[in-house]
Amino acid sequence: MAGKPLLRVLSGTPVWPPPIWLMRQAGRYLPEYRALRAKVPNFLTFCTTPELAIEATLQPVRRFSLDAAILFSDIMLLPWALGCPLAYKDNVGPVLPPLTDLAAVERLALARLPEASRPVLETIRGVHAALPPAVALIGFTGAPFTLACYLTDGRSGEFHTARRMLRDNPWLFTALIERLTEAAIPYLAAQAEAGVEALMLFDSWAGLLPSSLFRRFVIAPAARIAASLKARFPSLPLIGFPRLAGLMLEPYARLSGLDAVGLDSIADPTLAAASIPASIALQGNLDPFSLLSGGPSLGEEALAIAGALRGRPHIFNLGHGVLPETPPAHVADLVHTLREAA
Ligand code: 1CP
Repeated sequence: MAGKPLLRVLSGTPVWPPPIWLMRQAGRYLPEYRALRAKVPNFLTFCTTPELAIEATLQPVRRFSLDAAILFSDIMLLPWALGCPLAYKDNVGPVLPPLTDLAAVERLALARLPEASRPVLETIRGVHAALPPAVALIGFTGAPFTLACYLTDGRSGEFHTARRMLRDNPWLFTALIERLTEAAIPYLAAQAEAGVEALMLFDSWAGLLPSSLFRRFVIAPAARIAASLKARFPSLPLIGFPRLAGLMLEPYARLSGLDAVGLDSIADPTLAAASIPASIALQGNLDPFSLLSGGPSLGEEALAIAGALRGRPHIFNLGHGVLPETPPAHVADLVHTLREAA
C-alpha cells in the first residue's frame, strides 16, 4: 500500500502495526539533543535558529525510525511572535509578564506574525527536504485556552489567575481567546504552506474546565480553527489533544471537525473507541511512566493499547510527553515491540 503510514491513518484507514511517534520525542532524554542544546544558552534562540531546530527535529527520527517528525518549536512561540516578552527558566518552563487588561490583548500584534514566524517556517522547509520518504512532518500550535492560561498566569502552575479571570472578567478572557484563535489560523496556514503534512493543536490544560466552559473555550475555538483550515487546505489532517478532557473528549471529537484526537494516559482506549466515531482517528496513549520504567510491563501496556484499537485508525503515541529521565533504549524497545506485533 502506498503513502506514509501516518497519513493513511489520518485519512481514516486502519494500519497494522500502527504508526508511532511520541510527544516530546525530541528533548533532554537524548544525549545528542543535550549536546546540540548546549551550543546556545537560550532556549528561545535555540528554537528560532533553523539550523539547530532542524537538527533537533530530525534526531529522534534518525535514532528510532519513527513514523513522524514533529516540528521542533514550542507552543509559546506563537505568543512570542505576537510580541509577548518570553523567557524560559530552568525547571519552570516559559515565563512572561501576566496579561491583565484589554490593552494587553490588543497589543498581541497579528501584523508581526509573518516576519516573526519566519524561522519556524524555515525550519519546516529544512526538515521537509531532509526527511526519509515514509516519515510525515507534523506542525503544531498551542490551542487558545492553553496559551491563555500561560499568558494570564505568566507561568505554569494551577492557573488560578486564568480560572478566576474567565469568570470574573469573561469579556476580557473571551477577547484573549478570540485573539489567539485569530492568530492560530494564519500561523497554522503558514506552516501548511511551508510543508507540514498534518497539524496538531495542543490543549494541555483543557482538563481544568468544567463542561460548559470547555465547550466555549476549548471546543468552539478548535472548531473555528478547523473550519478555517479545512476551507483552505481540505486534505490537510488536523489532530487535537485536549488533555484530561475526560468525558468531554467525545463531544470534542464530534463537534470540533478535527480528523484525529489524542488520548491522554488516563483515557481508556476501549471506552474511547466505543464512544468516538470510527471516522476519527485516535492517537495515544501509553503512560510516559511506562516508557520511563521499561521492562516487560512496557511491552505489555503498549500491546494492550495497540490491541484495543486494532481495526480502527490509530496512531501509537504516549498520553503525554516523554519524561526527561527516560532511557533512550526504552524508546527503541517500544518501537521494536510494536513493529514485531505484525
Ligand atoms: O531547555 C529545554 O530543552 C527546554 C525544554 C523544552 C522543550 C524540549 C520546552 C520548554 N519546550 C520544548 C519543545 C516542545 N514543546 C515541542 C517540540 C519537541 C517535541 O515534541 O519533540 C513541543 C511540541 C512542545 C509543546 C509544548 N510546550 C506544550 C504542549 C505539550 C505538553 O507537553 O503538554 C506545552 C504545555 C509547552 C510549554 C513548555 N515549554 C517548555 C516547557 C518545559 C513547557 C511545559 C511547562 C509546564 O509544565 O507547564
